This record gives sequence, structure tokens and C-alpha cells, in this order.
Amino acid sequence: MITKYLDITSELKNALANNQPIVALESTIISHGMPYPQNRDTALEVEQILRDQGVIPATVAIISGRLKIGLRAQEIDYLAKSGSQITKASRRDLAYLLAQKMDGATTVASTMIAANLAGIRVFATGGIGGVHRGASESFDISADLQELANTNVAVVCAGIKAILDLELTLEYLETFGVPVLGYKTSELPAFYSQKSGFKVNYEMQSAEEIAELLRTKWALNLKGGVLIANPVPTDKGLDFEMMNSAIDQAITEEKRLGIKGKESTPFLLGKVKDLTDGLSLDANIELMFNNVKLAAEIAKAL
Ligand code: PSU
Ligand code: MN
Repeated sequence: MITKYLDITSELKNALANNQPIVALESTIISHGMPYPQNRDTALEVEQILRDQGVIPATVAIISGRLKIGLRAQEIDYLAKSGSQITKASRRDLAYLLAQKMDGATTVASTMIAANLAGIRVFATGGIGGVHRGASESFDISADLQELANTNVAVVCAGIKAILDLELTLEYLETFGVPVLGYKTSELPAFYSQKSGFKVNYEMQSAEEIAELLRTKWALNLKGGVLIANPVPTDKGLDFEMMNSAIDQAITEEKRLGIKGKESTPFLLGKVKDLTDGLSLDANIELMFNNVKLAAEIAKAL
């Protein structure tokens, strides 16, 4: 049985049994997405924000070959300190890491898998993976998109980061039937910025409206996820053009160094952070708090 590999905390088991609201959280954002100690502080603060709203946090990671749903503060600190020493674990890495009794930080894809195994339907993160710029040559398309196509979990994010090809990512999601919703916006946010020049499929005005769409999708057996794009708060957003020029520089540097595959996303994120002098880190933290608040409302409404 699956329980052979899964560790769900007793708090979460209780919450699941009593139908209490739960929000899943990924751990690659902790290990690979932010520097120490901001990564640890943000991860702990995010859990506190959920608790303050009456929602149980379920941070996911692989520790000593166990797929853990719900982490202790020490485990979060361990992932935060280990940084990129920890294996970034997407769908294809899960079996290896569990069989070898290793550690891994879960991406959006593998966190969705874990949430689905536990029966958790709402997940909050910063940004998802997508179709990379130049994908027609590199074939670099994140496994996150196939997970959204197949796994019944709603993902709240701040849109799609402009290190990706937003237009191709939207086309891919359309092909695989994943609805892209904008929370109080008709424009797809681009992670650090509220604007991207692209439209979401549908603008939603409330968590209740989103919950009703989720119930309807899954009642119809339309398997797969839903992407909920929540723009970074106005006063925290960064200029789209400035971000784009930092991203272009990061991509040029990546090509020069020959970085590919699973190293690509963490490299680009790190480079953009350096190039924007930490400004992007502040925005990243604020948008994460903002996404968690919306996810909490959706989890309660479901
Ligand atoms: N995009 C972001 N921030 C992130 C990631 C993506 O804006 O932290 C992380 C997430 O964990 C996501 C992963 O699931 O990168 C995607 O990696 P890849 O492109 O290698 O699938
Ligand atoms: Mn990739």
C-alpha cells in the first residue's frame, strides 16, 4: 500500500478525517527558490498565516525515503539550510528517491502528486514551471504542466514567471484542458509583475466562485488541475520591462554556461534575483503570503 511510503502527520490525518480546510505547500521553493534564512522564515510564516485563518498547512518533502505531508519546524529548517544540496524532486525523481531512502524537495508536480494521494485539493505556491523560451529547440517543458493536466489539485500561483514562454505555456495548458483563472484580474500576471500582456481564460471575483468551479470540474470527472493566478500586491510588484531585461541577461548567461534540464529553472531564478539586487526576493515573499491567503479562502469555501 501507499502508506508504506507516505508519512502524514497526525494533525493532518485528523483534519482530513474531519473535513477541515488544508492547503498543501511545496518545498523546492524553500531549498532552491530563496536564500537562507529568508527561505526558512518565509516557509514558517506561510504556515502561520494559514493557521491564523483556521487552515492546516501541509508542507511536502521527501525525507529519508518517506514522502512527508506536514513537516516539523526542524525539517523545514533542514531543507532551508541544505539549499540546492537537496535533490529537486519532480515526478520522475520520486520512485528513485523513495527507493534509495534519500531526501528531496518537491516541485509543483510532485507536491500535487503527494496532495492528491492524501486527498488535499488546494495548493499554494509562488510560480509554476512551464514551457521554456526556445522550447522548440530544447524541448524543455516542465513536468508541472502534465501534472496540471492529470492530477486533481488546484494550484494558486502569482502567474507564470517571464523566464518562461508565457504564450506557449498558455497554449499547452489549453491543449490539456487546464483552466487558467485570474483572481480579480482578466490579465495573466507574470509573477513579479501584475501585467504580462496575456489574458487569463476567466476572471473570478471570489474564493466561493473558484470553489464552485472546482467542484463542478471534478463532479464532471474532468480530471486535472486548475491554475489560479493571483497578482502580486500593487505596491510590491516590479516593472515588467525591467524584469524582462534581467531575464534576457540570465538566459544569455545560461546559454553561455550550457545549463540545461532541471538545473535551468533554479539557475534562472537565482540569476534574476542577483540581477535585481534582492528586489525580486521581497516581491517573491510578498506574493507568496498573498497566494497563501487566497488558497486558505478557497480551501475553506470547498
Ligand atoms: N517557478 C517559480 N518559482 C519556483 C519554481 C518555478 O517562479 O520556485 C520551482 C517550482 O518548484 C516548480 C519548479 O515546480 O521550479 C519547476 O522546475 P522545472 O522547470 O525544472 O520543472
Ligand atoms: Mn525543465
